[in-house]
Amino acid sequence: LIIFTKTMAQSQVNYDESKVPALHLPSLFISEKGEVIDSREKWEAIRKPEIFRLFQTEVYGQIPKDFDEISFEVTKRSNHQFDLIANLEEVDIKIRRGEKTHVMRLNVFLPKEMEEPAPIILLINHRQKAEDGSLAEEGYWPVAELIQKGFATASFHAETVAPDDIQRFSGGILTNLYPEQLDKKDGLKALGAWGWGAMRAMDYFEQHEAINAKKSVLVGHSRSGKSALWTSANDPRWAITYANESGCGGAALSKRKFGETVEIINNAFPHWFAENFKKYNGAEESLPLDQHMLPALIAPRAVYFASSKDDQWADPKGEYLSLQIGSQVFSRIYDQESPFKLSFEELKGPVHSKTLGYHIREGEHGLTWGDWSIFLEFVEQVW
Ligand code: GTR
Repeated sequence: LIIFTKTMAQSQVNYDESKVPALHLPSLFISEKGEVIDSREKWEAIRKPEIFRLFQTEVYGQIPKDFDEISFEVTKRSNHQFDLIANLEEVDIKIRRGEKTHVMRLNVFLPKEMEEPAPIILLINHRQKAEDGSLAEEGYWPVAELIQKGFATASFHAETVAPDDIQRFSGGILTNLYPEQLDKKDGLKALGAWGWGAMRAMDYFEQHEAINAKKSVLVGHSRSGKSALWTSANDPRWAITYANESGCGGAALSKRKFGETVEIINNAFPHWFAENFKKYNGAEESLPLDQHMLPALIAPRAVYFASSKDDQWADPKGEYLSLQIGSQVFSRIYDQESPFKLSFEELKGPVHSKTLGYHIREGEHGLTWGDWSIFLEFVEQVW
């Protein structure tokens, strides 16, 4: 059955720019009642909450914020692969809500040598299992390089919050803490659950004396990049958000229907988005929002997108366009410079301003050391 669905879906994939529908994007600056949004006050009081509710109801579902107690059990480990330069903390974060509890595992590397609390980079990890330093796969999570540059860096595996599997995804925090979310059309799903996990990691960073949680970076690649963007729209504590090749339901504009579409993603991963999102299968034109509104919700905090040229499935042009258009909130509402003067076709290399950045590199889908090193140049000039 899965093979059948995938074959059907693949046959509908469009990679031809001339077949992309004319873009009619909902306005960032006109409220649902037709009011013109031309000031920070109106954006924050009217339009931003409207757009947030649309994403919550129609796309990702709620991220419940309530629980009764959180505690951290820390095991400090030596004899790990970065022992010479970093201390490893394996943290069991225990959350209680009423009678129910859930434990998630977070791995934190801290530089051995530091003069002041270190800035922190968190990677939402859906690839390597979170056991020890071995989840630091080449390139994908370059622990040694990050430590050498003076960052603390942490990661948790998606599985520790909500397994990335249609049969098992509710086995994490959904059943353990928030079972009432399971029946809602706008209830918590996997992308939101991973975001909840990132928030609990932030709770740990905030009380850690060796970490400067004000200098925080949230990173996600692909499905985790979708999750990172929704997380930062929910949680203003993240200073910088980096979505690498996050594609459909992440950085890319859905209404372009280029590469992966809403229908394809909902069929392949029915446990990622809210039930309501399925209404838009094959009907992207009726979406009351698009993904350019997601970086706009994160403004004025820094946002960075990256694409790769062979990853047409994720629609690199749609990723650039959404940031370019979303950056209007940074420039018009928050008076920040937008670095996106060039069209996608005119780009010659990475572009960034103090709070917005984008790069596209040669090669295939993946988070590589090349991506990190360009992104880190951006980070270093944000603060
Ligand atoms: C693909 C999916 C993409 C992206 C990717 C990944 O199969 O279609 O949306 O999330 O997985 O996470 O690597």
